[in-house]
Amino acid sequence: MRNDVSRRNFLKVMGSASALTLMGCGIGKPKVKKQPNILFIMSDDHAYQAISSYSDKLIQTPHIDRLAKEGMLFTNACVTNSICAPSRATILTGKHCHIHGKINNGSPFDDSQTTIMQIMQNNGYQTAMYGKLHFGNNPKGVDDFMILPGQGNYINPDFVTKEGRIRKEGYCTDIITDLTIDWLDKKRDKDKPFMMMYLHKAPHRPWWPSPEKMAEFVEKKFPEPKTLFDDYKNRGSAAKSAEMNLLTHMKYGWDSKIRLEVIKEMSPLDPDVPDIGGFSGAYNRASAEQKAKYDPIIDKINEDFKTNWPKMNDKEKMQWKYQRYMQDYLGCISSVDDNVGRVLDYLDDSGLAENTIVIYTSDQGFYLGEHGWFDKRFIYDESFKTPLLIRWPDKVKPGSVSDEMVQNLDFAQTILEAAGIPEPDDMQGESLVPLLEGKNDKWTRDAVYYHYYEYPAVHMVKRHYGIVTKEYKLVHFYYDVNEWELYDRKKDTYEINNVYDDPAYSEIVKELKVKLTALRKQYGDSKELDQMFLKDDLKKIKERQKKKRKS
Ligand code: SGN
Ligand code: CA
Repeated sequence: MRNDVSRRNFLKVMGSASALTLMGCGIGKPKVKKQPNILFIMSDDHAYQAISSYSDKLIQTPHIDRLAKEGMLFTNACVTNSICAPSRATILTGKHCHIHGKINNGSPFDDSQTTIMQIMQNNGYQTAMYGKLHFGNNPKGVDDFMILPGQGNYINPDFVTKEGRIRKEGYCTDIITDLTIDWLDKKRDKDKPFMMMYLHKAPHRPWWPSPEKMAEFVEKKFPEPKTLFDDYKNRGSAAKSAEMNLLTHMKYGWDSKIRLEVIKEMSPLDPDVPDIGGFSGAYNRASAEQKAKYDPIIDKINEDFKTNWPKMNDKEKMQWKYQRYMQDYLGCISSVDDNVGRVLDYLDDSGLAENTIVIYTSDQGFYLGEHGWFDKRFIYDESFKTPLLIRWPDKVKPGSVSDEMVQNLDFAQTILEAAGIPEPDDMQGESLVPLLEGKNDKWTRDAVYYHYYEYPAVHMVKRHYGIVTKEYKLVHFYYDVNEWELYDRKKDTYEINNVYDDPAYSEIVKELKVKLTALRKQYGDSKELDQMFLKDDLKKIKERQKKKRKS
């Protein structure tokens, strides 16, 4: 934890009300320093590889990039557990999953837990949450909310609101933005500072771009990642047994947008990937007018598939699926970027930009063909790391970059410190304010802790926990295996060489194991908790199977 106890105590003594008033230089009235507004923007499954300030190989994101140009870009930001609802619960509570209890997407969030929104609201902030939450219950501590039920839909999405459920016509990313701007402009109490959580569903699976973006991106071709044809050699069983390979697990209809009748006509397809219902679940939400915009593009994709798929070898099939995946995924990102631009323009035009901290992040990273994968969950970089860009005018030096090991665990305390509100003692992160202010010597953390639980489940990524430093990553896969992996992050940036058994690394392994045990203890995680969560999950899985058999 941060050593800067005196600073923390100072803030606690100040309390929220008095933090509003920072004394001037003794002449005249005290100078009033307004608490900053917080605009927290989060997309769902947005890989940092798909933001041009991280890498411009795949896409240009000029609007999100503005935040890097005018603020700070974090190159080693990561999550504590690479999956949606657990990550959101960590962001809201400032605690690891084994403490807040939301270890997987399955059961509802325990809303007796205190969230950052409740604290902000209790301290005079106007609070709102628009977009995807994925908690199984409504948010607490918000003056207003419009959230997607569960995963939500791209086309004509439903929203759960204080007044009940409503449907909005149009494309999800545009609608969430319209609602957000409308709240900022018309609905909030302008005498109070605000904290808005503006939460996109995009670019989550099934990656449906707007018709305009689909038409634009279907014409593009993208460079392949170096590890697209990974054979998972030199690693343990977890990478081999995961079910998220583009060739063998990505679905023809749901993912690649092949119509059910085409799938049937060409059946049996090789490889055989069961895909009942094709993409119809998403597509059938569209009105006749909307379908008419999508149809010519989807017809073209289907024609190409019918003509060329049967002639392709496995390598070409993988490449075809990769291109289709990137066209849709990046089409979704492009809409997110345009819409972030609209919100940033609104902040500029309304004069709010100056006193608003803007944070852009994702609930985790995502594989864009690296290791042959889509999805996330693993501690390996592309899903473990998450984009993080923070703009705070007059505080953060424009264009600055931090490579410190920061986590989504830190967001709540960062926001509280920036707002001058005392942090509860039981939050487990560190405020990023010293890093944002360029006071790097105040930052003492050199390692982070990670724990993933959702197994057995969709994509079959085994349970694992680990420690990550700038140099190394030590991982323990458990439950139905007992396997360790070590990666040298500097020498093996693609993480394709497990050096756990290499004698040259035996001292490193020893040191990291000691550190990992200490971290588990510090954060209150233990073997007993692992077993407890496992037992509980297995019970729930059995109950679900029983219910399924009955129905
Ligand atoms: C759905 C997706 C999965 C994804 C999980 C969790 N399948 O089950 O691919 O891993 O959500 O995503 S889908 O066929 O329904 O699209 S998360 O972001 O909510 O954690
Ligand atoms: Ca997600």
